[in-house]
Amino acid sequence: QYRPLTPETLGARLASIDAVAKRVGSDPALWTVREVGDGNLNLVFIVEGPEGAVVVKQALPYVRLVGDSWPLPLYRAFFENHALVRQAERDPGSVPAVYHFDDTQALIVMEFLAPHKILRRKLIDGDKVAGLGNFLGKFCARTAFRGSELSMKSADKKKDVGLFSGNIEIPAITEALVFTDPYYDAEMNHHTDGLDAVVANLRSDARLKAKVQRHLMKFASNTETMVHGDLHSGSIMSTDTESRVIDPEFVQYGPMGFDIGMLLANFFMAYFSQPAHRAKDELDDYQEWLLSVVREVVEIFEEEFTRLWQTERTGMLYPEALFEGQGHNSADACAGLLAETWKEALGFCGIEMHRRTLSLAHNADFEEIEDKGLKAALEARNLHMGAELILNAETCGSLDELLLLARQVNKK
Ligand code: SR1
Ligand code: MG
Repeated sequence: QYRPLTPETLGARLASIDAVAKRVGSDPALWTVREVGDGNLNLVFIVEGPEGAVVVKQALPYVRLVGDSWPLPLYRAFFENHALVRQAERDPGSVPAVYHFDDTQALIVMEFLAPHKILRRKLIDGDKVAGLGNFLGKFCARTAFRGSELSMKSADKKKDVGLFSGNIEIPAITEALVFTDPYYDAEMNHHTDGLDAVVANLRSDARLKAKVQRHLMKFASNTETMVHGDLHSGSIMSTDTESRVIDPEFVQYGPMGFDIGMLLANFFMAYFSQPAHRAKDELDDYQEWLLSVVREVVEIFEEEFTRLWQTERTGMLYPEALFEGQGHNSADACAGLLAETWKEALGFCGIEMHRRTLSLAHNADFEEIEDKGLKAALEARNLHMGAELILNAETCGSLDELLLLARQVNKK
C-alpha cells in the first residue's frame, strides 16, 4: 500500500533495499535524511550515510503546489522511470542514474548529483556554466532523433507511443496551464499588478490565440519523438562545468520542437529578468552570456541532429536509396525538417514565456523580484517577446534575428 515517506520513516522503510544500502550504508541509524523538494509536485529526499548518498523522489497523490484539492495519479513515477531509462540510452550520461524503482510506492532512488545546483538558481545568481549550450543542444538533438522513426523501428516506436499514452493527467496539466489558461481569465491564473493592460491586449488577440491552439493541437496529437515535456531551467542541474537533465515526469511522445522551444523560453526569461538581479556593471556581460547559450543550444542541436541523420538513420524514414542517383541526397530533407522544427520551437517558446507570467506556476526568475514596478516592466518585455514569437514563428527567420529581437525588446 502506498504511503508517503517522511524524513523520520524513510530509513526504516528503505534500508532493506540493496540498491540503497549498498550506496548509503546498511545502518539507517547512521543516515541523514533531508526533504528538499522545491518543485510543484513531488517529495524529494537527499539520503546521506557513511558509504555515500542517493536521492529518493516520491510522487504525491496530489499537486503539491495546490494541495489535495487537485489529485494527481501516482503512476507518473512509472513514466518518469521509463523516461530516465530511455534518455540514458539515447544520450548517455545526460540524466541521473536510476538505482531502484518501486511502482507501488511511486518512488525512484537515483544518483545524488553533487555539487550540482538547480540551473535556475545559478542563472538568477549570475553563475556561468561552461559547456551548457553544447550539453543541452546535444541532449535535445539526441533524444529528438533517437526517439523518432528516424532511428527507431516502426513497431518499437508504436509500442512506446502506446506505453506513454497511458500518461494522461500529466500532459493534461500542460494542455491547460501552458496552452489554454494564459489566454483567458482562468481560475488559477495570477499576474503582477501593472500588467492588466498588456494581458487584456494579449487575450483580445484572436490571431494569437488561434496560433496557440494550433500549437496545442501539435503538442497533443503529434507523436514524432519522446519529449522530456518540462524542460525548463528547474529541470537542469549544473556545476560550473557539468550539467544533467532531471525530472522527466511530463514525458510523452510529442513534437520535435517542443523541448527546445521550452528550453529557449527559460533562457529568455532568465535574460529579461536580469536587470533585477545584476548590478549595472555585470548586466550586459551576463545577458550576452545567456544569449550565447541560446545560440549554442540551437547551433549544436542542428549540428548534432544533422550528424545523427548522416550516421545513424536506421529507421524507416528518408532511406538514402530514395534520394541517390538523382544528383542530390537526403541533406535537403534534413535541412527542411530542421527548418520546420525551428519554426515550431519558436511558437512553443513564446507560449512558455507567456504561461510562466500569466498562468499558475510562475518561475523564480521573476517571482523573486521584490520591486513590483520593475517586475511588471520586465515581465511586460517577456510577454511582448513571447507574442512576437507566437505571431511570427513562421516568418521569424534566423537565429541572429531571434537574438536581435531579444536585444531590442530588452531595451523597451
Ligand atoms: C501543477 S504543476 C505546474 C507546473 O509544474 C511543473 O514543473 C510543470 O512545469 C507544470 O506546468
Ligand atoms: Mg518538474
